[in-house]
Amino acid sequence: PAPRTVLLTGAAGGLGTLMRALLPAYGYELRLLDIAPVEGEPDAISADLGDKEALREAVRGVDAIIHLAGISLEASFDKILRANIEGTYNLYEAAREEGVRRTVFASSNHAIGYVPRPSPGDPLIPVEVTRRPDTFYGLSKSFGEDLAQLYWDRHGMETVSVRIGSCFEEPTSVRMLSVWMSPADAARLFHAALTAEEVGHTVVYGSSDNTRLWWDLSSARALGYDPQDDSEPYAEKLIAEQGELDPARPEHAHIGGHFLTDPPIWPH
Ligand code: NAI
Ligand code: 15L
Repeated sequence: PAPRTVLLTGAAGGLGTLMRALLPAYGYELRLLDIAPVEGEPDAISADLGDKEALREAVRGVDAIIHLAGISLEASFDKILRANIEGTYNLYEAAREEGVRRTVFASSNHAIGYVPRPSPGDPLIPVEVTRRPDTFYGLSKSFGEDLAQLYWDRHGMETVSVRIGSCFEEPTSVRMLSVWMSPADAARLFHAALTAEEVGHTVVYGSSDNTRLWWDLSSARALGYDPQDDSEPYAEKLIAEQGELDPARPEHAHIGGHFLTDPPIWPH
């Protein structure tokens, strides 16, 4: 049967807030969790991904999990380790103990951030590309994908790992013309990931059907995802303001964009 009750971790965040607004229309009953208060949601579970008992209680009785909680940008290795690596492990352990069979994991394009972006006419990047994280953050998403694979192989727990591009109301950079996922398409993709049959561990890219797409959406489409949006209407204005991407600049020449060149936060 299609999942109905879904635990949404990271419900207070940007994407969590968008999904709280859009997913109920698909018939889901959302149980919300975040370490931060979820505005207007007094019943949300306030818990840290480090709190194993709280996680066990939070996943009890849900049909599926959408796991968005964690640090969503580069941070020190210690912080990433606790929130994203141990936190995701803790959540999967809770799900295993409580028999939750399907998770949608918010991976990121930064798991493949050092992969060169294709030029127009080049083949699109397949999901099988060797991962090349651009940050400790990206490394934690690469870990999450491997963890998901392990829990499928060992325990038969299914995951769709979504390598999300940039999910915001509108694209705000020339790079985002290629990697943008509209909130409405994100809801479509999460719904497909929750309802597709026999996904095992499936990796998909998370974006709209952008004219300037860099990656191959076929594994997402195979789940039933049918994106309806394209960033192209924003192209003229953004390119006039910011110029075309310059392949001589590493942050323009690779998937991960400015994550490659932002001042590093080394593990001290
Ligand atoms: P966000 O930073 O706005 O939200 C993350 C939420 O997780 C926050 O509300 C935060 O309080 C919560 N959180 C952090 N540490 C926690 C912990 N230890 N225990 C419980 N909750 C904790 O990030 P956003 O943009 O909403 O992204 C959601 C997820 O999607 C993240 O995992 C991010 O890495 C991933 N993602 C998002 C993209 C985007 O375009 N928004 C792109 C690629 C990946
Ligand atoms: C991410 O993984 C971040 O969570 C999000 O805030 C954006 O920066 C996005 O990638 C991006 O690459 O634009």
